[in-house]
Amino acid sequence: MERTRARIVNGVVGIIGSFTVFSMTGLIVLCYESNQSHIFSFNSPAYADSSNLRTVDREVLDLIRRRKADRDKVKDALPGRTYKVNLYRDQGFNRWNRLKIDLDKDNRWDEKWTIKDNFVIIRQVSSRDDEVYDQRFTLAGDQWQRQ
Ligand SMILES: [Ca+2]
Repeated sequence: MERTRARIVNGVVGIIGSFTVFSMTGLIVLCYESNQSHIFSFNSPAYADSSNLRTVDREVLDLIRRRKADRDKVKDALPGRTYKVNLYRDQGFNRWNRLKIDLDKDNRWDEKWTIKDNFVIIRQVSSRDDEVYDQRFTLAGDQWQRQ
């Protein structure tokens, strides 16, 4: 009788244990879907595999379309965000021609974008947040295409 009870208790603990793991997995997946920059702090290379536009992408794209390039550099061009964006207008350009994004504000750039003519955008990603840009994408419609 005691042995049976112990087995049942162990079984229940096992089920609860499994459920917790499952819930935690769900939570991570939920984080991934709702706030992709959050998962990036785990240095997940999978993050950079995402081809869909993130909130940060949409905000940055809107920014560079909307904001007039009236100076050579704008630091923290989208203040109050969880990420930091610097815009650059290099010599010979009358528009923003590149930008950098620090997704987790740890003072290491996670991404650098080059904005070419006709709004062709090349996005280079440091998947380990070490400023080594090991991944490269171009914008095609509202998707990032890996190069
Ligand atoms: Ca960073």
